[in-house]
Amino acid sequence: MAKLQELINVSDLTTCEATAQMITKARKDGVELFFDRASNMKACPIGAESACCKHCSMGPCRMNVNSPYDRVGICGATIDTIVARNFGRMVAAGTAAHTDHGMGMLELFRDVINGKNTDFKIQDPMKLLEVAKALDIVTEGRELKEIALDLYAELEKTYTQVDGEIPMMKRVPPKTLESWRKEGIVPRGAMREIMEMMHRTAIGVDQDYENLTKQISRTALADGWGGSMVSTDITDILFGTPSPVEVEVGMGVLKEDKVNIIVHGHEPILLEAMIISAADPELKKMAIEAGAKGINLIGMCCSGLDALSRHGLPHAGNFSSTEAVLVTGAVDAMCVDVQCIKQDLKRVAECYDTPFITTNYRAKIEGALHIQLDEHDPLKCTEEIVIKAITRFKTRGKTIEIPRKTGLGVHGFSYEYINYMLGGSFRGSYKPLNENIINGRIRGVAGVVGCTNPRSKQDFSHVELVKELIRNDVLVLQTGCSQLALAKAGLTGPGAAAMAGPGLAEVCETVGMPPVLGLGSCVDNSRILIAASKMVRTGGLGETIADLPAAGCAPEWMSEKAIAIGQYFVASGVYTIFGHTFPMTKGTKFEKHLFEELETKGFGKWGFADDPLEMARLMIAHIDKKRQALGIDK
Ligand code: XCC
Repeated sequence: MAKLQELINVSDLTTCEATAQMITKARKDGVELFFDRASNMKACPIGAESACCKHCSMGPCRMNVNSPYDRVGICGATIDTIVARNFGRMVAAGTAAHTDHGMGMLELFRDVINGKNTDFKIQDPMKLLEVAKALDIVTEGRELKEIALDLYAELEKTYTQVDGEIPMMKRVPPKTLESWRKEGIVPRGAMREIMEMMHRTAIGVDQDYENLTKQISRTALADGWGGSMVSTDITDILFGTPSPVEVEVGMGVLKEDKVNIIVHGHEPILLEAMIISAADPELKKMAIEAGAKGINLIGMCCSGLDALSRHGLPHAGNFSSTEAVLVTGAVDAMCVDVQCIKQDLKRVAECYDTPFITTNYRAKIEGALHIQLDEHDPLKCTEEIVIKAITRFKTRGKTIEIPRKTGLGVHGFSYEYINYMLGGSFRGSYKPLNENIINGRIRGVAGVVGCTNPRSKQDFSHVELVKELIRNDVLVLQTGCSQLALAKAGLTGPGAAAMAGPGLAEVCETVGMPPVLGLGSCVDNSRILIAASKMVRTGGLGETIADLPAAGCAPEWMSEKAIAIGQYFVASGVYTIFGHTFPMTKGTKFEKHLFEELETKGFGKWGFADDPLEMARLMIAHIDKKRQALGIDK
């Protein structure tokens, strides 16, 4: 192990007590974690500002971040072209991840309605009808299967269509859609947009940063209003639309006397299949015969958030804790599918004799055990994993240390439920929320989302930012690893209303809801888009999403997916702040374009701040600016 880690105080790495305890244990055990590598490997200063072009072999060309216009690349590419290209490719990669995930869910939906997959069935036919109606599919007097087949055919266009507009454009507020049409950024189909984005960012193609920005927005919109939205809707249809459920979050959900199985990744099918296998009477019996009190299934990261929202499944924590949880020694198996799976999980798992299993052919890890999950027979894979976990339980070492702390909170707030809870109908207009915003009890709405990052003290900015927002009467909607940070900190329960400002507290106490509403995984950011769309369509808060007193933030982001999400919120009209770092050369025209000019064209804009209180200040100032423009400022 490197020496520097001895110098880094654990309290500088994380505010998650359980993770801190496990970092300390890992150091004693001589096991390196990604926190240690982040401390020992400084970020490349040129790469951090995105001032390096490596799209051809004439380079790589490095620009001068202190004087970005003093040179150009060998082909003549300016700093604006270079940074825009790099940014565009991040958006393409993030969009590809979400849309590939969404397409997988859509294929599962097709197999379920065609009877090719009999392990799952449609759990929410009402949602199926709602989505079908929103897309102008005739529902009256027709069999559910017929409607479902039409819905499949329509939604497939989200990915494969080469011309026209993706189906979900029908759910965008008309004025917002009009502005996209004017700008030429309505997505045709995700595959086409990603392909064109990659083409236009190759050597010698699009060398106009403003023109590139249009394709960047079109690609990102194919994610938020396309791949991600289809994924959320289909997952709700197949596995149920979430409604509030009390859940424990934190490493304390591991049980010393049970077979602990962790599922980590993003696509719901692995965890849904695992839920069936963990409840299998034969396997439960096998676990008890092995001396365990039962099988304890636990989620992590986004697939965990999906199951937490729908089934109240316990959750062990966010991205920065996935290695640390293995250090407990109490994990009897960790199985993973796609996205945010650190390659080093395999080595850390080996250090604690935990079986580590990849299950998706798209995401193997060199040397790791792979048990392919066949979506036509998913239980074959998950049963094998349960058996491996039971076997490991029998031979567990004695050095188990499980941090006690968990946060008990309420999660599972779909956009349908938020409206219902505030006094509206389950699938109707957003009148009650709008009224509370207009009368000033709720000052505005903030989305606080995204990853954790070992270069940023884990959970700190998420928690401090949200505390400041609710203190100022801003209702907070959450997804992803951010939601887990707040859950661990105990801010997702109704008791958190005591920390809210008087107006928001009054609404929360009347309704019995927390001021921090967890909407689920990162693809579920599409729920925030639909909520925003419904607020606009309900009336009283302007005609476009850009008119709403709302703002977004990803304070500790790390993934390209986060950049794609940020860009689709900006293109949809939301002021979106990222923290910690931003892939941008300062003082460039492209920076001005993203951070200032887009707003003047009726979109949202990007913002950056490193300090959570500064993030909150910027978001609240923006919310107040929008309130003033709407004439509802009191
Ligand atoms: Fe990954 Fe989705 Fe980021 Fe968390 S928030 S680190 S992308 S798990 Ni999605």
